[in-house]
Formats: sequence, structure tokens, C-alpha cells
Amino acid sequence: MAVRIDVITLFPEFMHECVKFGVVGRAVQRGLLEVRAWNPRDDATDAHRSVDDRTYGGGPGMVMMIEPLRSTLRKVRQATPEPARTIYLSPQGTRLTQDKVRQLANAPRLILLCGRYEGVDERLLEHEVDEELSIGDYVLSGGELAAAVLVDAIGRLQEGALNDAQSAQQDSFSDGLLDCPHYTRPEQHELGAVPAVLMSGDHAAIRRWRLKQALGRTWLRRPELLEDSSLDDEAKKLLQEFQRDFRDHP
Ligand code: 4G1
Repeated sequence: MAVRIDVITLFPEFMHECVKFGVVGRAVQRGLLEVRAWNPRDDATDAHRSVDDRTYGGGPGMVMMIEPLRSTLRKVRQATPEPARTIYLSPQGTRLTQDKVRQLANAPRLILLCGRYEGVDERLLEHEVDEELSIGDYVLSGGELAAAVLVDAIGRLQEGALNDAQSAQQDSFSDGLLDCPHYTRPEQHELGAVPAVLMSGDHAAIRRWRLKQALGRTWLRRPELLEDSSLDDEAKKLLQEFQRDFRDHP
């Protein structure tokens, strides 16, 4: 099912640019993903078309004002009949995960609100926003890149946006684990040879090798990911093999 995403941003062209390329660009072309961007400056009412003002309590920095955003939200919500979940991209939000992406990808419609300056007047967030999501713990100059991350992650999941090989890979063990290493031509290179098993044509052995590498790399680099994944017997055995190989040849 297709998804429509309305993004409220002071830089609408940025969002339009972000969905022009690759898998997501194709999802848009095929009508599986529709992205609209709305500029709250168009709904500002004063002569200067102000969207931000000084922060109460003093100090540096500006805050996005309630009224232009509320007018934009009203306009966006009126643009289609179906109800939309409104998400504020914010460093105060819960961390975006692939589980969350999968959940949101099933909604028919989303509204994403991007902050600039010091962010948005808290009263608008309390009354008009359903959920706050963060893409990570670092400082950005605006929520647009975070919105673009979410749009990309949702867009690539829209049916038909991936080719067969890509969707097959999605359902395989790779779920919840880091990826295995990948190789392409040439087989022999000054920088090394491709692991022999990948050249063997033994598809079962290749699948096991890839799963073992994915498990091993997850254990080495992101062990916390293994804590919330329940490994089946085969995966447990392959991880133990990897750990033994690693201890013998560190
Ligand atoms: C305090 C990072 C402020 C940033 C603490 C991830 C960051 C939106 C995100 C900031 C933003 C930390 C995000 C900060 C984001 C208002 C305008 C908020 C931009 C803004 C760790 C600036 N995921 N940041 N404040 O970056 O929007 O979604």
C-alpha cells in the first residue's frame, strides 16, 4: 500500500531533492510514495512573514512560533480526508529503529514536522504532535535531515520499491543483525582474495558463512544488538564457531 508523507519545513526544496534518487526516487515515480513539503512561512501573517521569535526567559536563540505552524498543520490536514499521525523529529524523541520504521511504513499517511533554531514552542508540541522521534544523539541545524532519514527508510519498504533480490535479503537472517561482508570482481586482487566459500557454488555453505559473519560482526561491534535478538540453534552454533575462530586467530 502506498504512503503519503507531508513534511512541514522552512526548506521544502531540500525534502523534494531528497526523494529524487535511487530506490526511493523509484518508489515516488511508481506512485508508492508521495512526499509533499509545506513551508510555514507561507502561513505567516505579519509583514515580515515571521515564523520564529525570541525565547521567553531570555538567552540566545529563536523558537518557532505556534501560529504559522498551526495554520500549516490545519491546511495539511485538510488536504486529504484520512487522518494522519503527526511526528516531530526531535533530539528529545524516542530513538528511531527499524521496528518503528516498519510500523510507520504501514500507515497510509504521516505528517512530519521539522524544527529549526532552538526548536518549536512546547505548547504546539503538546497539542498537535502525536509522537517525537530522534535519529540519534548529536546536534543538527534542523530536523530536515532526520525527516529525510525517516522518509528514506519508509520509502524503500513500500511494496515494489525493492527488486526481488533486495526483498529476499530483507526477509533473511540479516534482520536485527549487522550485515555480512560483501565482495565483487575481481576474485584476486592486490588487496586480497575473495573468501573461497563464496566461489564454491555451495549455496547452503554460503548462507551459513554469511550468517556466521553477520553474527560475528554483530558480536564484535554491536554486542547489545544480540541481547534483544533470540538466536535459534543454528545461529547459536555459528556464533560459537565464530567466537572460537576469533579466539584462535585474533
Ligand atoms: C540538544 C538530532 C539539542 C538533532 C541535544 C537528532 C541535539 C531531529 C533531530 C540538539 C535533531 C541534542 C534529531 C539539537 C534536531 C531544533 C532544530 C532541534 C534542530 C535541532 C543531542 C537542534 N532527530 N535538532 N538541536 O540538535 O532537530 O530528529
